[in-house]
Amino acid sequence: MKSLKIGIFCSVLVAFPAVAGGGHDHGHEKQKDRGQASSHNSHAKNEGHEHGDGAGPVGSPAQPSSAQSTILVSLTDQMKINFSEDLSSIKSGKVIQFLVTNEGNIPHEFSIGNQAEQKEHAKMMRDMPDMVHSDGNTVTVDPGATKTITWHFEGDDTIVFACNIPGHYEAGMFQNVRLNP
Ligand SMILES: [Cu+2]
Repeated sequence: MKSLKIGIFCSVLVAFPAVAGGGHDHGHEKQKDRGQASSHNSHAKNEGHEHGDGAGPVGSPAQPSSAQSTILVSLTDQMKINFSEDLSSIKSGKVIQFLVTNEGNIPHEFSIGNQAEQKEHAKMMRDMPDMVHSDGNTVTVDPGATKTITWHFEGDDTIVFACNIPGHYEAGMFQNVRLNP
């Protein structure tokens, strides 16, 4: 488990300089470039820590066997995330298994986080559109496929369920719900 996290962390670190080198906003002048590169690196470090193991302000990934209830989720090309249950049933301390089916014809993802995490995630997706998620708070689901994510909700932040395929969140592919004690 530990080495898995480090693996993800390293791949994030390795991916960043490549983006910085080839990126559009970078390389105009050396000084500026260096500043951006170092801020990217410290960013990547945070990412590896919070994002890599999936633990964050609204909880952490859990074993499927520890789930107390199951919610069916469908993702559609109309940029909707539909849930089989009323999301107000989500309380801090609950472990919920999400069975996520992509009912559309294009890939979608299902990601669990708070507002800040989803913003970061969306930015990374814009920088690295082909990034495939293996971290515990996001599943990328191919058309017709179903994937499972089990989450232990903790905290009192607002949960943001989102698809961060570029353009999808902006088109309304998210759902906010207050995490209640
Ligand atoms: Cu989507």
